[in-house]
Amino acid sequence: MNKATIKIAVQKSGRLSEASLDFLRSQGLVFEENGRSLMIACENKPVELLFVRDDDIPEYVSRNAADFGIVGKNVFLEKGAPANVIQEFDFGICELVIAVPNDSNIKKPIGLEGMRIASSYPVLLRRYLRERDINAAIIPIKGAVEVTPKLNLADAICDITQTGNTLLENDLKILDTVLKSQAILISSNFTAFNF
Ligand code: PRT
Ligand code: ZN
Repeated sequence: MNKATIKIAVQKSGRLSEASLDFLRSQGLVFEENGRSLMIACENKPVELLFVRDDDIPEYVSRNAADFGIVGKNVFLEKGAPANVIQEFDFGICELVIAVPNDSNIKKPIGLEGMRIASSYPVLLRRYLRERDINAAIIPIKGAVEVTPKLNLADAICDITQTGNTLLENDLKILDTVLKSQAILISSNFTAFNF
């Protein structure tokens, strides 16, 4: 593989995929994405696009397997992989929030003391709790976190919301915001040495 080729990791299939590719095209890159290939070469520049899971993008970039990546700030901060944030985009906008059932006795963040909180973001949640001196059990759940209070698996959740419809549908209301997030462009710490 040509050493001078720049590799950019984007989400293969998900909420960030289309806008990420639109951004790269707006920067003059010409490529034909087919939805299958894990790697494609741009037609007009020495650039290769890697199509991967969003969760893996910080790892690819921090380990220099990709020079750049487009990923949610939420995922980047949760993974904690070392990389540089170059740009914040106006897509992928969402919030990581703590939510409780509408009829919950938990009225303020301090009310989370001793409670169980289900989340796919244990690192960010742990930091939030530590900063507020709150002791709570974190229940790690990968998906459909919003359903856990109904199943009595958790007293609260910490999850991403955008429109708020999923919270509404599951009789949940926001207690606090942990992080405001959007898609970001990250670069490898090694990138500067490559060119
Ligand atoms: O397959 P892969 O691992 O790559 O994708 P994924 O399923 O893990 O991620 P994906 O495509 O769902 O989201 C990618 C990124 O988009 C996230 O990491 C966020 O940065 C951003 N994003 C923006 C969102 C949302 N909006 C969002 N609404 N990520 C998830 N959601 C979920 C939310 O958790 C809720 O369950 O969508 C559901 C609906 O949200 P409401 O509030 O609009 O009802
Ligand atoms: Zn993912």
